[in-house]
Amino acid sequence: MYERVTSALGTRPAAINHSEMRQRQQDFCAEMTKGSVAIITNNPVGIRSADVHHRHRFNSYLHYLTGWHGKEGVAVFHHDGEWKCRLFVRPRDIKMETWNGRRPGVEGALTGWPVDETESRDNLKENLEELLNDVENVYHIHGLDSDVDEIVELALQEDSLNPGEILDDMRVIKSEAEVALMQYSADLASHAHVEAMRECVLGMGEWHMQSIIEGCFLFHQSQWAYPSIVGSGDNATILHYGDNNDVMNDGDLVLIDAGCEIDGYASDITRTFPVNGKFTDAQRDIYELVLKAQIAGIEACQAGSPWSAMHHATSRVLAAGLIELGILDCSLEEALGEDFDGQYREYFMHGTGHFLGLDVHDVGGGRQGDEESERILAPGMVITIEPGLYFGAWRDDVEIDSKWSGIGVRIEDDVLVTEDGPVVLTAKCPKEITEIEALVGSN
Ligand SMILES: [Mn+2]
Repeated sequence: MYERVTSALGTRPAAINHSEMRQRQQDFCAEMTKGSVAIITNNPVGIRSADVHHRHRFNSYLHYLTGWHGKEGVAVFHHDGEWKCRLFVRPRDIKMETWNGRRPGVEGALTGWPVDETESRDNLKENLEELLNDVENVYHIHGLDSDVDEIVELALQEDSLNPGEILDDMRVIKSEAEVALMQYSADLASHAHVEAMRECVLGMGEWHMQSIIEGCFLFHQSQWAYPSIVGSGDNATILHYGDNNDVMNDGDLVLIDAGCEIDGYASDITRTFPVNGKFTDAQRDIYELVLKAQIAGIEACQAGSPWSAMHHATSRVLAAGLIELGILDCSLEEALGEDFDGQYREYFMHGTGHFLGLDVHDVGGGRQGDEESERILAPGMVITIEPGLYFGAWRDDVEIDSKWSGIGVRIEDDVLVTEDGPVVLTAKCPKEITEIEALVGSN
């Protein structure tokens, strides 16, 4: 199976180059007053069990501005005649490196990363105290690095500002190089989903699907961007199911929501297919409706439209379809509700999508339907379109006809907004019923 993936993928694009990161730093600093200091911290290392840690994932803001991918690491932007980026890193330490891995150290960080100055993290406190003395504004995200939080709290009378106020507007528009990485991420995830469909046979466990998908990611030096969801039967109706420990049975649909990361850039795909390779009539009715809504949602991803346009588009199709199938017995107005909060929400209870980038639920969206904060779509933005319908047999809060009971369907693609309309980055992952029925179990 790995040969098939390898040949289909082509060359992996290069990581974002230093000149692009330098431009990001300049654009960021241009939005701050000269008396400001911005402290961009890394994500903490989480404990998994006793002295075993979770695999560390860099902070997206830090990676966006400096490309830093190691543990710890703090970038500080300060104005000293001109804007400077000072990166604090762990110093070389042969003993520690022998146990835990090599470090670039203070000198290695200066030559290897696009920063102006480097400094040992051991000197963080005195450096920051000096920089924060008589400062106008401090930009800092609280809660990631307790050492930095403590220093900032002691030095400041007022609350610090959120650097996301500047950086989110930048991150929401993807450059050509970022789109290339996201396209590769989408290609790899697409092929992982195709492999899972091909290998699927009755009696397999959800975890087998997970291992095929995540095996493809690992094989290509990637990893999941978020924990993979593989839910068969009623598990498909649980939005954030993640146990992945049931056997997949004849007559079940299986919903797989899985994506990977390339240089930090996420893909996010959901596909739903029958474990035995053939949709039942009821499954087909629901699947076709969700697919129709999803295509309408993608079509609504037009530059100049508010972000909520795609949610309204999918909602209208789903509400009308639920009435047509006899699942809702009311007018379209009632089904939709005044604020898209009507009866159809019993079966479609989540949003239609989210921005996608260095974070799977990426920054920059604002609140849908809120004129003040809502994002207007522009070329270079990447969003997911992922309507779904869920008829959990286990639910007792709503009446569900046995015909639909146990059906959960979500279809999710990643969409790039361009001047010429939406481009589906995950187009290599099949979603038409005929394509899926031909693929499932075909290996
Ligand atoms: Mn998603």
